[in-house]
Amino acid sequence: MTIESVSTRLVEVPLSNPIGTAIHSIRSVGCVLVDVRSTDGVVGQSYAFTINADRLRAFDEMITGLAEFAVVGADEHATEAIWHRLWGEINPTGHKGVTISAMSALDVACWDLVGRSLELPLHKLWGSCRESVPTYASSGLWLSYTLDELVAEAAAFVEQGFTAMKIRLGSERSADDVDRVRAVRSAIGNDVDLLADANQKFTAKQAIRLGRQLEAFDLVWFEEPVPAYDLAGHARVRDALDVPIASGETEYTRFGMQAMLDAGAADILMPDLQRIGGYGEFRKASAAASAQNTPVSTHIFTEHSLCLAGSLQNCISVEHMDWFAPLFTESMELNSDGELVVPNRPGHGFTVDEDAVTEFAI
Ligand code: SMN
Ligand code: MG
Repeated sequence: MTIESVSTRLVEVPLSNPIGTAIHSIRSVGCVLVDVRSTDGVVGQSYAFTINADRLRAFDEMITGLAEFAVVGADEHATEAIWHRLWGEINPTGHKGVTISAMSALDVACWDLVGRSLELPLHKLWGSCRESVPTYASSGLWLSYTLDELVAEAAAFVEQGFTAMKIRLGSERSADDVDRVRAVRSAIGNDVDLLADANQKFTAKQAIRLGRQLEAFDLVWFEEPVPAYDLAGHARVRDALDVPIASGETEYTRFGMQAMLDAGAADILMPDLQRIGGYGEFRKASAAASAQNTPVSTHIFTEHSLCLAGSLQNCISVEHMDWFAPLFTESMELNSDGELVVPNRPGHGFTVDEDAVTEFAI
């Protein structure tokens, strides 16, 4: 069978409340929904997203253009050949950014098509290693919240069954960051895991000083303490602190992850499915990390990352982000241990809800 067509639709899903991090101001998520259809009528799905739907059409244009170049007409199982044909084509638009996000969306949809055509969940196709995966609540504890809002949401996450959650750092006064972490830690007690994400806000010295002040609160990790491109700064922070450093969401492809590994930039790599280049690249980056005994954790894209977590031995967790849930017919399932169930449905296991497409259409 061959791939007959690739089509896209644009949607914008509002968030219930506007939120802020050290570098983002978010009201909605815009998505290019991608359908890859084979000649026998099977459809693989994916999406690329932008915050507030900013410049979403640039992503659509890149996806459509690359699809015409290497996806339409290809063998429906030829994910590796398609990826490398595209990789050989993209020199003019570069090996990072929109180009790679478009390749990611195409790769994920093509792999979903493979799983659906073989009627197998992708984690089984790749070789499964777990039925559920640790997760942490991440659609919250934003930097834009008041202390009271932080504490109320932390308690609500525990109530919902989460055993871990992530707070955002980057207050203008570092004493405020310490107060915020202290308030959440005392709200959730010592049996719930707490992670912290600085969204690249600090210099290495600032991050080290704050990291030392946060030592008393037993953080699972300190994420993106310095700008993503400052690998030497990451390594300095990592050397100076005992808390593990997590990073990688802003980096592209296995080559970017290898550069982070070579620089000793992080204890945990967290590839982002849209920036890494798709499932194939994610798996290669994880293999490179495993060769240095480095765990990986998936960044957002929760639904579509579960099949990776179900088949990568060194994947320690997935980030639970509920932003995209309204787009899918199936729901993510949190089990009684606070872990997310890896779905046993063909492909990645999530189907776009056509009513949602109508509701959120741009
Ligand atoms: C994040 C992800 C996506 C948008 C804003 C912030 C954050 C995270 O870095 O890791 O959740
Ligand atoms: Mg982050």
